[in-house]
Amino acid sequence: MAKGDPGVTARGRRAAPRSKRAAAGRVGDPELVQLLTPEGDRIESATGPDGTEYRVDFTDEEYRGLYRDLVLVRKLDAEATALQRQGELGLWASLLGQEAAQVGSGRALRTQDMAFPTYREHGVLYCRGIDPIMPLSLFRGVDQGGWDPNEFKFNMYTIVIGAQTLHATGYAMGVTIDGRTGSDDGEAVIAYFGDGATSQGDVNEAFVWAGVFNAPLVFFCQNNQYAISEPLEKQTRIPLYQRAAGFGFPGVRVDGNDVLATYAVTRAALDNARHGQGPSLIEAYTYRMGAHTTSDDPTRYRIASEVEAWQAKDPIARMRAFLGKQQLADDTFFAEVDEQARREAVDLRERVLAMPDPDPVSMFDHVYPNGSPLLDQQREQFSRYLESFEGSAH
Ligand SMILES: Cc1ncc(C[n+]2csc(CCOP(=O)(O)OP(=O)(O)O)c2C)c(N)n1
Ligand SMILES: [Mg+2]
Repeated sequence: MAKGDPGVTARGRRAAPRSKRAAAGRVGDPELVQLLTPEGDRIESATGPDGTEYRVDFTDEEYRGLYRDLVLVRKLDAEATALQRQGELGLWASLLGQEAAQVGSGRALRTQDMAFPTYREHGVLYCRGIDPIMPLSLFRGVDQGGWDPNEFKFNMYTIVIGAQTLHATGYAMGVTIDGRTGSDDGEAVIAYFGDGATSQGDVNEAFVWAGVFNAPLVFFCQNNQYAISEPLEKQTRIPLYQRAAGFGFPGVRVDGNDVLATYAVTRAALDNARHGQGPSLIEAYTYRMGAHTTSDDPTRYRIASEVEAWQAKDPIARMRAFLGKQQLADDTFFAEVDEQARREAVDLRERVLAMPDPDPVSMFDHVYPNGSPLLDQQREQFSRYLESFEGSAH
């Protein structure tokens, strides 16, 4: 650009001012809120597209706590992937690379807030205080997801892409109707979904309803750049967070590999929602470093150099670099966290292997809250069928 005229490019054509370019931004433009650089340097505050200023004010202990969460969540996830590889789970959807997006948003939730996950939110589940064994029993096929959504304020995993955004919208509208918004103690709702899900009708309908009814809902999109093998470019021509404008609520893109910025942005959006200021969309810009699930082979559709470029932005490495540079943690601390993660992973493995096989008839138990005559008939039929194997080698 010509000196003294920042609006003129080297080719002499007038470029749009930076803010305009951001508004028209390309799909991959990293116009994001960031408080911690990939090198582990702190940025004091960052401004969102609507002028909101984001900052965090953690104690040293809290910074270390976030690091511990990130490491534990990654280790447990790796253990689950290994268990699937050894035939102990039917399937696993790894969160590798998305730890900061999940821990940052998960820790931003207040106790009374309700979360609606996809099938990949193991890090949020961990932050909600749910035993990490829970999703493993689901993917081992011994139960249908055994936690109580009301006890932990964390709904069931949802495989149907985008469906949970409608459930979350209905729930959030109910929160308003029940008069549970409008104060610091108000309840906010968060709906998780992926970049691919933004192409679903369900998600767009949820945007419409949440917007029109001013629902206390944060739409939290983890843009991990792929919907299985489909890259982001196949889903949208504009950055996803800008979609919010068309539905009449704010949108912001945050560095999803930055646990501090993700926390700050999510906490602000949740607090706005609980105070009755309606929905918003957060696009957590991140990367799925592993396969879509254990049934997927990402080398078929993406190149190694892309993965390497994102490894340089690793969410855990930058937090570790920050703690080291600020002298908030030393080698003893890092070793202790690694050791805790190792122990928890061993414990998880042992408990998975010890899970009893369910009584086959129990699959009829939770179909309806009060049963049904047809179901009773089917249960009886199935029991007789099972009894026919009695004494056989089956
Ligand atoms: C309604 C529906 N259509 C298709 C599928 C198959 N499917 C499973 S995961 C997935 C991709 C989802 O991508 P994205 O929303 O980006 O989430 P990510 O898996 O990357 O976290 C698809 C198409 C499904 N589960 N549900
Ligand atoms: Mg995706």
